[in-house]
Amino acid sequence: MYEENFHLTSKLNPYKQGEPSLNVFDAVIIGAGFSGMYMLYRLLKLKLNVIVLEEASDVGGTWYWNRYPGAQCDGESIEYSYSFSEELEQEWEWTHRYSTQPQILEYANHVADRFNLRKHINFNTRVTSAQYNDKLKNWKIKANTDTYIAHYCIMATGSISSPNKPNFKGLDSYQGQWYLTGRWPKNEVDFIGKRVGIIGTGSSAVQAIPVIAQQAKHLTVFQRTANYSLPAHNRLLGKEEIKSVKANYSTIRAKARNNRGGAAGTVVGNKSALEVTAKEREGAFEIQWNEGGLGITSVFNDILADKKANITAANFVKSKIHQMVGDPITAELLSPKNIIGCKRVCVDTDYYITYNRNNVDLIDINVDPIETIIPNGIKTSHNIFDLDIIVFAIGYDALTGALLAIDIRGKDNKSLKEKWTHGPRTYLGLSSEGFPNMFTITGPGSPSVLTNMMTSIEQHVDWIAECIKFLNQSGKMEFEASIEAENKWVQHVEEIAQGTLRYSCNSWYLGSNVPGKPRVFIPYAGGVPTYAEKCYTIAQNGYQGFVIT
Ligand code: N01
Repeated sequence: MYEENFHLTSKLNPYKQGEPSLNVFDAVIIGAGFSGMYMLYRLLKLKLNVIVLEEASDVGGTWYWNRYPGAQCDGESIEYSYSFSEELEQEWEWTHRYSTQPQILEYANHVADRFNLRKHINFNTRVTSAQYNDKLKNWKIKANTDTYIAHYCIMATGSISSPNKPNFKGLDSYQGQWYLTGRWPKNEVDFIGKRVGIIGTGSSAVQAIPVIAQQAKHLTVFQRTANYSLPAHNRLLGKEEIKSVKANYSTIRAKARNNRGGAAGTVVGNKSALEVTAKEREGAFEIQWNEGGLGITSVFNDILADKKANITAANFVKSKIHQMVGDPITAELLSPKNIIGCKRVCVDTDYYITYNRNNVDLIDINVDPIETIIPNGIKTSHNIFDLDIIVFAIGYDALTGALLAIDIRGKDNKSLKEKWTHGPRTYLGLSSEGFPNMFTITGPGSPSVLTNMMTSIEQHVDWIAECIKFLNQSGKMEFEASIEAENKWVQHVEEIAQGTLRYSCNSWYLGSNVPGKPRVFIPYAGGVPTYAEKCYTIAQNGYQGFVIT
């Protein structure tokens, strides 16, 4: 259906005839994770001349870098997979309800090979700047290795891909080994017999802690904020189950696209948590707890909207923590103080019971703050911890970090970083005024991290591919968000977010985990169907809100 031939390259080539034009492309895609690979696939189908630039030495994006022990997806395998190819769906076999990082990386590699994508990807290529040329209507993209010219610059840089740097005093003096979960080395880290410290208790740490605890001589967890974590109850998928999924993929995908969170399996209850009896409520939570996964906040329709309803779910999880953790003081320390779902809820295997082990300690760094890292470990206000290995599981400069790490300059040399000083400004999370012919896949202001990423990635990539097809067919050279549409969208994103309870705590959704980052709710909380419908209608109406020249 997409097999058409549009070659812009000749119009864009700034070189004279006979001179080399190897680095001139119709489109440059930055990033070879799941969004970059699918974007490449779609643009190749349009017969465009495309290159993907990727910092890593292979495909996979976040799944390339996050090799920490226990790394696993908390979206179900069946749903956390591409839907664009029936053949791919039928031939690929997921083994577990939740896939581990090695399996997801294997899947990414399989996709790259199966669709012959690798030859269009330049690995070990870190993009440092992208500058729009107003006259030539193209982008000059500089990388550590080379410079590229492209009509379209597509940012497939990921939402949670720019890890926070461990800016701890004294780290330079540390003589042990230290690791960052978001940049884990390819070689296996040997924890056996080691004294290990881990800083952070978000999703990454919650997955890593039980695995490291089994190997290390001793594990000290440094906690700043307790998080809600729900059991994964991961299991093998049965043969019949896989058969049934394969026979019903199209129904599952349609359900996912019609689901607020972009996942077919997430069914939001139709009752308020407050309209049922306490016994009914506990029973419903119990069923979901035993089912596993993130569903607790969906059991009733107001858990994320009404504080009283939220407290019922929060108290249920806290009572579970107290049942699982033997020491009541540790259990209380592990019990979150904020509402459930305000920060991203974690999914784990054996997280809480790990604190019953004799070789695991939990330190509340609010009471005993980390003062400095010393050559042999960590010094807090009241203690010295001798450590052979320190693991930093301290999160990401989410949603904007990877974009702003590149010096992006649009019309009149305007800097994206400067434009976004008070928070990201986009229209639909797809485009920012002043930065023509640039698209952001799952960019700020789109549902992205509040949904199953695969659903949102495919929706964005399809929209962008159709838009490029339209622009090329109609001979248009420049496409950008209008300032009016962008301003309205930014306001709308903010209004929708304020209707949720997510404003009530500090989280990376609000950028509050990064010192100095403006406190703005970054993703669009209106849900996948509403959002996708808006994108579709806007396109149908001749790309309303965009300036096309
Ligand atoms: O990062 P986080 P993450 N001193 O920001 C603490 C996705 N993900 O990498 O909360 C001491 O959640 C920080 O404390 P606080 C998922 O969407 C998915 O774990 O800021 N502590 C927090 O405890 C997830 O939400 C999967 O007070 C410091 C922790 O470090 C997102 O990625 C797996 C600190 C950071 O937690 C990010 O998760 C993994 C400091 N200076 C991740 N700075 C799956 O799909 C930060 N902290 C399975």
